[in-house]
Amino acid sequence: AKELVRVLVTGAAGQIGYALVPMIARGVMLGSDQPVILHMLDIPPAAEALNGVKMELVDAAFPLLKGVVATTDVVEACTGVNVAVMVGGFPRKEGMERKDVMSKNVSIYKSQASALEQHAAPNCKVLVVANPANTNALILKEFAPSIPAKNITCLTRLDHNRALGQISERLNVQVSDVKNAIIWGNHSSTQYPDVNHASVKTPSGEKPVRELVKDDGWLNGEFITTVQQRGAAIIKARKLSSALSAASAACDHIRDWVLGTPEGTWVSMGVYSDGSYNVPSGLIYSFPVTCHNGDWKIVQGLAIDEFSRKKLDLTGAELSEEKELAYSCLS
Ligand code: NAX
Repeated sequence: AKELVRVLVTGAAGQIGYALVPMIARGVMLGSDQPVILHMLDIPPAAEALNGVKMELVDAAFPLLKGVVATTDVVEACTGVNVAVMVGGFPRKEGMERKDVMSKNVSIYKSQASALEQHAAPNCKVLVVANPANTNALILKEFAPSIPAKNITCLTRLDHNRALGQISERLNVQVSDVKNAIIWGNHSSTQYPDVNHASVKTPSGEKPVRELVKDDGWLNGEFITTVQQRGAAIIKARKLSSALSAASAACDHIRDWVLGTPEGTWVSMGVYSDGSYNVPSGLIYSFPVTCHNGDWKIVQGLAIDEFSRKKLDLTGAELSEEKELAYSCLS
C-alpha cells in the first residue's frame, strides 16, 4: 500500500476550502490510489464552521480519506504535512488601504512560515493561493529559510486554465487539445497571458494557436484582458469569487508538480525567480515550467517579442513594488 500523505489546507472553512477538501479526499490532487489525511486550519471565529466541514467529510465516507485534523492551532495543523495549500488570508475590505491588507497578510504568512518550517515533514511542498499570492509566498519563503526555495510556489494555474478555456471557446475545440499557454508574472490584473507558443492538437497535427485564431488583434487585446479580468467577471456574476475553478486549479498544480507534466507540455506556476527571461531574481513570478520527479524546471529558450517583453517587465515591476510594500510592513 502507498504511504499516507498529509495535506494541509489553511482557510479550510472558506469557499475555496469547501470546494477543495472533497477533491483532495477523492484523489483528484494526488491520484486515485493515494490515501490521504487532511489537515484543516482556520481561525477561531470559523472554528464551528470548520467542524461542520469535518462532519461532512466523515459523512461523505471517502475511501481514500484516512483521517481529518480540524484545528485552529497552527502547530497542530502543520505537524507532519507533506503538502501545504495555503488558502487562508486576510481579504481586502472596502475602504481599506493596500498597505493595511498587506500588513495583515505579511504577519499571517510570517508566522505560518515558521510553523511549517518547524513542524512540516521534510521536503514539504507549499502552494500559496491566498492573495496577494505571489507576495504571500515570498514572505513565506523569507521566513522559512530552511525550506528549499524550490518547494514554495504560488497559484497561477487558474489563470493558465482560463487562458486554455478562452482559446478552446474561441476555436470551438476541446480544452484538452489546447496546451502550452503561459501566464507570466503576478496573479493580478498585470499578469501576461501569452499564447505565442501555445498549440492545438488537430487531425492534421499540432498547430500554433496564432495560426488557427488568425486574429492577432483579438489575441493581443480582448483575449488578454478577458483572462486578466476573469476573476472580477466571476464576482460580478456569482456575487462571490471563483471557488470551484480555484480549487480545481490548486489540484492541477500539485498533481502536476508531484506526478509530473506530460512530455511536450508545460504549465504555469509562480516560482522563485532565478533571473530567467531577465525577470528580476528574488521574486515569486509565474513562469512556464515542466515537472519531473517532484521538481519543477523553468522552460528555457522561448522567444520573447517586444510586445511580450513590455508585459513581462510591467508585471515584474508590480511584483517588485509589492515586495517593497511587504518589507515596509515588517519594520
Ligand atoms: P474565504 O473568505 O471564503 O475563505 C478564507 C478563509 O481563510 C476563511 O475561512 C478565513 O476564516 C480563513 N482565514 C483567515 N485568516 C486565516 C489565518 N490566519 N489562518 C487560517 N485561516 C485563515 O475566501 P476564498 O474565496 O476561499 O478565497 C481564499 C483566498 O484565495 C483569498 O485570499 C482569495 O483572494 C484567493 N484567491 C486566489 C486565487 C488564485 O488564483 N491565486 C483565485 C481565487 C481566490 O480569489
